[in-house]
Amino acid sequence: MSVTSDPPSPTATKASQLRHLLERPELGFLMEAHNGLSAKLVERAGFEAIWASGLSISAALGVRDSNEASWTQVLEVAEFMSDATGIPILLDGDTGYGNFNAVRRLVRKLEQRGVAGVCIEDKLFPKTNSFVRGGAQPLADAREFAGKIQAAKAEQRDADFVVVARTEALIAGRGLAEALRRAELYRGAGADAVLIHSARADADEIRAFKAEWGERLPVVIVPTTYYRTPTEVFAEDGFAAVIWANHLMRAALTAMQTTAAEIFAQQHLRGVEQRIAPLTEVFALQGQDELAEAERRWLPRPTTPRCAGEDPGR
Ligand code: SPV
Ligand code: MG
Repeated sequence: MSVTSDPPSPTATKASQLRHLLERPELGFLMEAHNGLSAKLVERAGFEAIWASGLSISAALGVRDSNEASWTQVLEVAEFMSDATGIPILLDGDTGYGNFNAVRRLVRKLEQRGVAGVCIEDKLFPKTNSFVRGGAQPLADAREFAGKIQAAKAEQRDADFVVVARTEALIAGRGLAEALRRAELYRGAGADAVLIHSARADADEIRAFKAEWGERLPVVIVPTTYYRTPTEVFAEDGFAAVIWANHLMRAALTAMQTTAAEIFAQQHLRGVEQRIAPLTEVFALQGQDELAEAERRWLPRPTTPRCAGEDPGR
């Protein structure tokens, strides 16, 4: 692993920025987004990178996190997010939506759309969210999954494009030894980082994994259920990055529920108007000023008014 603390140059590609975040010694943070608007808010909050969460994207589309949205529908969302922002996106690529061949095509399309990296997990297609049915989650054959990692790495055109191998061994109740065995296999296949997932309320098993794993590859974690663990612990243990995986989607859900219920009950907007974003903020986020400026430059200026009675067709 190449370690550098130098910040990436301002002109660095999104892929090289994501690679730097994972490989530098300091802990990095990826914040979930699920559409263009939330991606912009992640960037404006100051985050260096975006987690394009499969759970949040599918929830926002009104479907389950079970590959009910097709991979091209997810790709389209990722493209809106990428176009809307200047920071790198790590796409939650689930199981890769098929075999090694599907993964190759996914990598090709993600690079074309400016997505900086993909994370794929060693479960079976169609996947189930890791917090649903926990221990009953079937795992992919580890060698077959390693082949997907190899195929992804062989396919990428940009050497900085990041492939994160996620093992669900702990989620599936297969224990630390199996998690380490799988991670090592995926490292051998060329993964740039390992994501070790856990559904426990404490960080013991992911910390035990990191202690055994050492510095072989950067390790990414998702502290959704062990949110009580202080972040300094993850930094001291030498984890590479933390993913806050679904919190904007959940925050939006609560805000929308409350607002919808209040407007429904009151049949009036007085109660909510003062506490929701003004339209001026929406227009600012959409870059309305830029369009007005472009119109001044590119649209023909209105000519002097024609004389009354003149035939407008002539
Ligand atoms: C996601 O955000 O979709 C993830 C993380 O994959 S988790 O929901 O914890 O599986
Ligand atoms: Mg997911």
